[in-house]
Amino acid sequence: MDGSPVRKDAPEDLAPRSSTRLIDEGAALRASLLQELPEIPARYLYDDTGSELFERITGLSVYYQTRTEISILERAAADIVAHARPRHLVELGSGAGRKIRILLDALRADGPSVTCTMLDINELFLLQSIDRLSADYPEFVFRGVVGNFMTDLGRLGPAGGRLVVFFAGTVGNLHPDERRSFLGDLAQRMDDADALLLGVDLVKDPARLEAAYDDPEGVTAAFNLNVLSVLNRRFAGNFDTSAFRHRAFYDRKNAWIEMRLVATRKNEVCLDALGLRLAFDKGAEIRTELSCKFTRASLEASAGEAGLTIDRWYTDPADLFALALVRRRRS
Ligand code: AVI
Repeated sequence: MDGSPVRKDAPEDLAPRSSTRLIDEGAALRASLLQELPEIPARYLYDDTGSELFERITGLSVYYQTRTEISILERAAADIVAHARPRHLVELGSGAGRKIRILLDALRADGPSVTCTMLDINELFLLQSIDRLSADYPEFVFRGVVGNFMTDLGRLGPAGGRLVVFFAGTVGNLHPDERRSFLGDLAQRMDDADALLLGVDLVKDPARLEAAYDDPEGVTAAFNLNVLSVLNRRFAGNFDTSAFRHRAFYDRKNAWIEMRLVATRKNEVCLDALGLRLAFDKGAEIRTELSCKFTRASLEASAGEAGLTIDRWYTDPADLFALALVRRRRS
């Protein structure tokens, strides 16, 4: 890639830390599986199969989030660019890179040249996305960082004139404690000339929310169950996926959707790499994902704890989804 405007931060950057990370990761997973309500951190949902299944989910008619966010962005992009005036665009969890194009089109129309850093955990997705973007937007410089938005915000270049975008409502997949630490970390790395564009799914009729996480085609069920195959492969396990079923429900008190896997019969599982043996009674559950839903007030409160504030709020006519332009609160 040398000589091209595309720069990929080599994943080898992380190599010296990788064996320690694996041990830490195994210990953390072991601890979450041994909780009273066993839990598999949601990031394990996204191996190549899980990422493809998630792409399919985004096209389902019950899953309104993606198309709604795109429609909001199409209407708001010029206003966002006019207010944020970014010189550097940073996308967290870039995935297929579709939404960033709407902002790049608005930036192109506005004139100034920007650099664009994309952070994603999936190197293959990232490289494909950057190759396509640099072919279609030759006037912009693209840089890819293989990493995790919880731990790698320090690798995204210096503050000042940055617009950090975090689409899809992924911030809602963080546990409230993790969200606090993520927003706090980000806020500390922002200055007054930086802005954050945050996509959030909004609180609404629970039946509509639950339908979005339990589609009739069974794609979300396959996405959820795939996490067991990921654990089998990565931690020498023997989960039998046919011994579990998908469940999704809305918890009104916490304003979040929970995805769980429910044992359909008594079964035992070994995860040899973790030295772990688990026994599930029929009906026992494993939590696999939280998806928090927001109101403008609840997001303002969450941002406020980190020293951030909502500057502009863009939503759709039915108030299904929102994009919040967030800045550091001036004291
Ligand atoms: C990626 N994230 C915003 C999705 C969501 O809606 O919470 C993940 C997902 N899980 C089930 N369907 C989609």
